[in-house]
Amino acid sequence: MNKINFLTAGESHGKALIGIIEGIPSGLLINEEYINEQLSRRQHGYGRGGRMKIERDKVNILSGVRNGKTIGSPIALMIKNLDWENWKNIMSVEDSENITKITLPRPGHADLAGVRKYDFDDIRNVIERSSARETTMRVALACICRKLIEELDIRLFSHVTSILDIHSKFRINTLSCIKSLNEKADQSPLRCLDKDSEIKMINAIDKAKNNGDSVGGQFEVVVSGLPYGLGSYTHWERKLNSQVSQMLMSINALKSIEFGNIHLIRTQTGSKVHDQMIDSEGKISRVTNNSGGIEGGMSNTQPLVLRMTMKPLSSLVKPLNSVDIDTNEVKKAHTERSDSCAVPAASIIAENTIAFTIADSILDKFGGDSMLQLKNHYKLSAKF
Ligand code: EPS
Repeated sequence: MNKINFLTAGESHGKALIGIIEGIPSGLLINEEYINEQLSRRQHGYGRGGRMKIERDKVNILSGVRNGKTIGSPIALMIKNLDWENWKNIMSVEDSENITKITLPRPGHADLAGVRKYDFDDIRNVIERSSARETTMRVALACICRKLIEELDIRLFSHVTSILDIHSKFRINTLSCIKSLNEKADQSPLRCLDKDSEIKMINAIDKAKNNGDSVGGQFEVVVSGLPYGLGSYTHWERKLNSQVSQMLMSINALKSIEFGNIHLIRTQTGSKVHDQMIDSEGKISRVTNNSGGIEGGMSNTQPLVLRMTMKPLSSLVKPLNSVDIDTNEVKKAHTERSDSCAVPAASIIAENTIAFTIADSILDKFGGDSMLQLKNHYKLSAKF
């Protein structure tokens, strides 16, 4: 059963994004600046389009926090869409006139299945909510969980590992300092830690953009400092990898998730894949981390390492063929302002969003209505 639940609401060009999260213990120190820092990271990255020049995402905490600390009640957040000013008529809550309907679905987007699902005659209704703008609020809510797990010394990191078929040569190892790697990645336009590959990636993005095209890629997320036994080996729905997958695969445009050193896992025999154990001063440790920190659906104290693939964005400046939902005429798909590459932003979104699952598993295993109780339980029974 989930301890933490959340809900987001809001259309991409509506007045604001709204989010509510419940299940956070009392006594967690949190403020708007902490959340705004992650919101700002999410807005950056090479390949972003015109929208990010308009938005300056800032959160407003509306409930559940008093004098800098959570009080155990649902926490409500709001982030204004600055672009709303330019969309007041199209996005008006009241009936409004002179609105041109969008009838040419974009291949790859939610447009066609969305209009069929809800009996719409205007694809705008689908575009607005299927937009990755929604991830702004998800990151804001996730930050509260991030703060919770940071208080238990659990750290999050992400970096971009490929764009198209250009791969970063950077490899994380068990001794890497997560905090300094994140700072380094944030200083790079693509959040890539291999400078030579990054230059090639940037050129590839420029080339696609100049052709009215888009690119996807892959990124890695790392969670360090986990204790033994988050998740389950006895219940399918509580396995840590299945919970993480459900949470992260809900992020827009993501097509795959893989745990650990997938190339090795796919191509080598068991004796070369599994992480051998050694005794290091009375503690069991591992020589490698090919499993990506999860064995039998549970955390095993090694860093949790996962990779995700993002598809090339489906709003294309040079559109593909489509069929008009009104007239059945074959025409070019609707064009909509968009980003040419959002892989760096997706890495930040996943890095934060995984905090929902980790915080939830921590509360499930250790419990507590207040941070004091949780920390006491953790100190007493977390095994490393
Ligand atoms: C998006 C399209 C673009 C992106 C947007 C996601 O927005 P617009 O249609 O206003 O140009 O910039 O991402 C965000 C607004 C954001 O905050 O990440 C889409 O269609 O998914």
